[in-house]
Amino acid sequence: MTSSASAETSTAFAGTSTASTATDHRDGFVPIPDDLAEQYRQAGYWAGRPLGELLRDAARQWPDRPALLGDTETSYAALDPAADRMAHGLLALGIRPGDRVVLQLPNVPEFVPVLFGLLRAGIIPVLTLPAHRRAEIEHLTRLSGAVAYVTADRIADFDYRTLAAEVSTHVPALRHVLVLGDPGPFTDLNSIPADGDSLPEVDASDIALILVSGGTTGLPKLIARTHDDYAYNAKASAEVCELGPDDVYLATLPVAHNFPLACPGVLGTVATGGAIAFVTDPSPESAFAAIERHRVTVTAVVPPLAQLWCAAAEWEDADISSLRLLQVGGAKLAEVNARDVVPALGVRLQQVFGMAEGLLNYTRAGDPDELVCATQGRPLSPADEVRVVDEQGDDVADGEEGELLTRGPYTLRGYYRAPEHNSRAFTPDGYYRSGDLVRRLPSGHLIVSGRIKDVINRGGENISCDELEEHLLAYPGVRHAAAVGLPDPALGEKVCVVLVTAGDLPSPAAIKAFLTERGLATYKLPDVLRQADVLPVTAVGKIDKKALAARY
Ligand code: OOB
Repeated sequence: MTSSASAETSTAFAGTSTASTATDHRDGFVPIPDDLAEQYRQAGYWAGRPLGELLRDAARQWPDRPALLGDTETSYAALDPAADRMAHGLLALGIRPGDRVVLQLPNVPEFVPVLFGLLRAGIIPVLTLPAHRRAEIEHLTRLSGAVAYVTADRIADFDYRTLAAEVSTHVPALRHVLVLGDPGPFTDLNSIPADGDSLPEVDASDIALILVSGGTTGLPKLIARTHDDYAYNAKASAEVCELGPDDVYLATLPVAHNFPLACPGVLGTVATGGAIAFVTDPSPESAFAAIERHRVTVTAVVPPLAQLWCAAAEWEDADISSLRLLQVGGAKLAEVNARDVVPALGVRLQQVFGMAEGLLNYTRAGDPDELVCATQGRPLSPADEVRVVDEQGDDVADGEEGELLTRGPYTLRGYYRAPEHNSRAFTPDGYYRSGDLVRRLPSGHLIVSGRIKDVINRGGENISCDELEEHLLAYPGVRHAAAVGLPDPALGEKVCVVLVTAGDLPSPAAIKAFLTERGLATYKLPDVLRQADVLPVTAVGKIDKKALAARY
C-alpha cells in the first residue's frame, strides 16, 4: 500500500511562501485572511487534513463495509488503493500537483476513485456538469488553465469525444484527454492506473477542487475550495444529517454539483463510512428502482424533482420504504409542495438552501413541521456570519426582507481569477453578496423570498417571481409555474407566466381572478399567459429562466 504523505517527495505543491510563477495554481486564488484562518483552526473547524484522507480514514475504520454500489460492490478496503493507483497514473502522465483538470463524468461509481485520485495527487479538478457543452467547457478550461480533460465516451445520446476534439482544437494548453469507456482517439482512463511508492504531500490550506458557480447570468465562474474548508463542509453536513455507516446515499443530482458532492453527499458519506449508489437518470422509474435495489436511506433532489417523485409515488410499485431523509434544495420549495413530501413519500423532509460559494442552511431533525415546510433552514456552522441588509447595506430587522451577505469557514473570499467581478460580488470586509433575498426569523431560520436578479421590473414596480409562482402553484391543476420578464416598450418589462398544467390552461381571466382573490396587487397579475409541456431546466435541474424568456 502506498503512503499519501511523504515529506521527501513533496515537490511542486508548495504553500504561499514559494515564489509564484505565471501559471501557479494559487494565482487568482483569494484565501481567507490569516488571522481568521487561525481562528478556524483553533476552533477545530479546519482539521488540517487533506480531503484524500477522508477515504484513507474510512478504509481504516470500515475496511469491509461497502463504499460503492453498482453492478458490483466495492468495499472501502478496495476503493482506497484504487484511488492511489489513479493518483499515481495521473502523475505518471506528467500531470503535476497544482495543475487543473476539467472533470466531466456522469453519475457512475468510477467518479469516486477518479476524484480521490486527483485529490491525492494534489491535482485540482474543475467539476463540470454532464449538461455543460462546448461554450462552458472551453470557457472553464481556458479560465482555469487546465492541462487535461477527463470525460466519458457518451452520456445518453451525446458523444463527449466530439466535444473533447473541439475543445482540444480551440485550447492548445489542453494536453490530455482521458475517456471513461471507449476512448476513440484519446487515452483510456482505465488504462492509466499505476503503482507507485509515494504521493506528494498535500497542504490542507491549499485549493482542493474548483466548483462552477450556479449563477444564471453571464459565463460560469470558478469557486476554489480548499481541503480544509471542503472537508469541514462535508463532515459538518454529515453530522447535521446524522449520517452513519448504515446509510446508503443515492447520488441523484449530478455529482459534480456541490449539493450531492458534499452536502453531505458523496464526501459526507465517505467521511462516515456509508455506501453510495448512483443513478444517471433521476426519473421516478429509475431512481425508485435504485432506492429499492440498494436500500437507499438518503438522497438530495431539486424541487421540481421532489414534486415529480411525490406524484409518482402513487403509481410506482417500487418499495422505497428504506428512504429516511429527502433533502430538497437548489431552488425555492414552495410551502404547498413541501407539505406533500412526508405523506407522499413517507420520508423526513429537509430543506437545504446552499450555494457553491459556501454557506449552507439546513432544516434540522428536531425542527417543528412549520419550520421544515416554510423555511429553507438555518446556517450549518456556528461560525457562519450572516447579514441581511437593505439596498444601502444596512442590517434589517428580523422578519424584514433584505439581501443575504455571508462569510465563514467554508465560504469563498473571491472567485478564482475574477478580480474585477470580485470587487462587486464581495463587500470590502469580505462578505459574499449572495444576490438572494431572505427574511430571517428570530430562530435564525431563513426564508428565501426571491433573488435580486429574479425580479421583474414592471414599469418601476418590482415583482418577485418566487412570490408570484408560489401563488400560481396553489391554483388547482397547476403543476409547475414560472414567471419571467419579457421586454415591453411601455413598461420596460411585462409579466409573463408559463404554466405546466394537469388539464387545459386556465383562462387569463380565471388566473387573474384567482390571484386577486388571494390578495395580490394588480400590478403583479400576468400580462401574458403561456402553457408548456415542460419547463426548460439548467444543468442541475433548476428552471432556466433565461431560456424560458427567450422562448416567448
Ligand atoms: C445550490 O448551489 P448553486 O451554487 O447551484 O446555487 C445557489 C443559488 C443560491 O444563491 C440561491 O439563489 C438558490 O441557488 N438556492 C435556493 C435554495 N438553494 C439554492 N433558493 C431557494 N431555496 C433553496 N433551498 O443550489 C446548492 C448548493 C448546496 C446545497 C444545496 C443547493
